[in-house]
Amino acid sequence: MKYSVVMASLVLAASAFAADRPNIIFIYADDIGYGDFSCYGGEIDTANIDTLAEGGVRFLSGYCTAATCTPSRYSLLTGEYAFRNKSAKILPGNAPLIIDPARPTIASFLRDNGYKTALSGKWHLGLGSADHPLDWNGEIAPGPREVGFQYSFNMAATADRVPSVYIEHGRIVNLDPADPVQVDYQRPVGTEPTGISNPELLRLQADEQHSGTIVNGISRIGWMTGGQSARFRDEDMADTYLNKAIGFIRQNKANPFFLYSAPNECHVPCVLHERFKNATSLGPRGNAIAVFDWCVGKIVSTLKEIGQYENTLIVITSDNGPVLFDGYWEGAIEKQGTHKPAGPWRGGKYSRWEGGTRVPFIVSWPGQVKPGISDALISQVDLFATIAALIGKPMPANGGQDSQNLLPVILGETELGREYVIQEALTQIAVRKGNWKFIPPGSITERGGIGIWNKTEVDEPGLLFHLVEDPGETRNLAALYPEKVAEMRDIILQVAPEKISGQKELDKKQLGF
Ligand code: NG6
Ligand code: CA
Repeated sequence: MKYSVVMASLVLAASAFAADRPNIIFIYADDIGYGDFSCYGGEIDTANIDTLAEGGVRFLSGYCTAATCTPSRYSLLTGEYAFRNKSAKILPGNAPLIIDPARPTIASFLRDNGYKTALSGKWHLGLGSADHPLDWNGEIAPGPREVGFQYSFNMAATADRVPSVYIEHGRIVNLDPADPVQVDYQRPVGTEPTGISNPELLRLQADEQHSGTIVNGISRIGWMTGGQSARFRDEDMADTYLNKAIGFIRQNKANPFFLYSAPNECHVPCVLHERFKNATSLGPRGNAIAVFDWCVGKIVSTLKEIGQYENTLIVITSDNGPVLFDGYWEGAIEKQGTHKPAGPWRGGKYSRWEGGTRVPFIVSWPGQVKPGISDALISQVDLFATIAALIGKPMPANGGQDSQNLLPVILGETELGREYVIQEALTQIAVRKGNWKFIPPGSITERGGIGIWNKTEVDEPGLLFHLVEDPGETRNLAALYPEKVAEMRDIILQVAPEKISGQKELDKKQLGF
């Protein structure tokens, strides 16, 4: 074979390889709602995200699986509906790992198929196990590494929960062995000030639930003592996670990688770096969304710099809908103005209304996806099977059973997405099929104003809405369309029969009370 032919086939092989095995980055927002990015009509300038959306596919019917973090993250990583796992509810910071390490995740699957894998950011899926109880001062395992992340830099749960430290490769970062960390969610540990004992030390007023140990002038859920040298400064969190993510990207420019970037923004407390103090007019929550966009921009510019932008599939989405008061007096309600965090949808975080689970969902892969806006139904639970199809590998037999391959959908080739999508909130579920939405009996809980929880009781036969005619879910058509109700009930009976009667009372434990 002539040299030029050999070269040409090598070049072809290389490009085919790249198209088959692009780098994959999930940038998973926390509590950012459907209407928060400017490309979804929001009043916060998210130019970096908008640019990706313009060159990619922007979904109008993209869903997380649940209206709170832990179950959504569980489904994203495992391809399994979270209500199948009884432990998949909002976890305290010292909860055991809820993903069985024997269960494949998108991370272990990609690792086993030659990808380098990393997590940088929020975890909130538990650490330790019955066999290997959590040891904050030793090796923290099992955790992200045991379910597929070769590199991990994360907090245990949320920024509003102790321990307020970073964990890298299963060890607390900057921990002084002479000052061991202790964590408790039942009772105070140590003698440090709490939000209750020393409110004068607080930079942010907090509700009772968030009045545990004070770290960095902010009282948290739960109590901790020790680990002074390891404690994070909230203001540096976005930069810290971003730098770890960028470091990982740079290290892996020569091989395919999977990065699960899980920033804190815009979960409470929205205590951001001083340089973002006046980023928006919407106060700390708006500024946090600006920070999130800035981080997206940095990831993109890094990819461009190392020549990997075209070879990287990026998914930007969020773990649940928005909330304007979640324990700290941050001014989000007062400063909201005309901005609509959930866009046209009703409700938000915690709720079965659309705003709880319909979230921004953007896929970018320059030159590979057909740019456009898609109304295909897609759920984050589908990313596992979709990515398996993308890299041309079969799904593992022992996992991801709720995940559907929607590769042509994320490539913008078709709007034929899922037939229906299941929406979970606080262990209850709803279903959307076509333009119809059905909420079976039970209750719908959502955060109202400061200190207010709105609760709507749903009686037989449930609530039926037409989302095009009535995006605000205000006109219950169940009595008018009994056949539609029966069809939607049947879906629930097939997927989760125990959910058809709902739960009359909200399980307060779900909210950490
Ligand atoms: C709730 C907390 C809330 C937030 C949430 C988890 C109370 C009253 N509320 O229990 O502040 O931390 O848990 O958010 O404690 S999530 O995005 O990680 O699901
Ligand atoms: Ca969340």
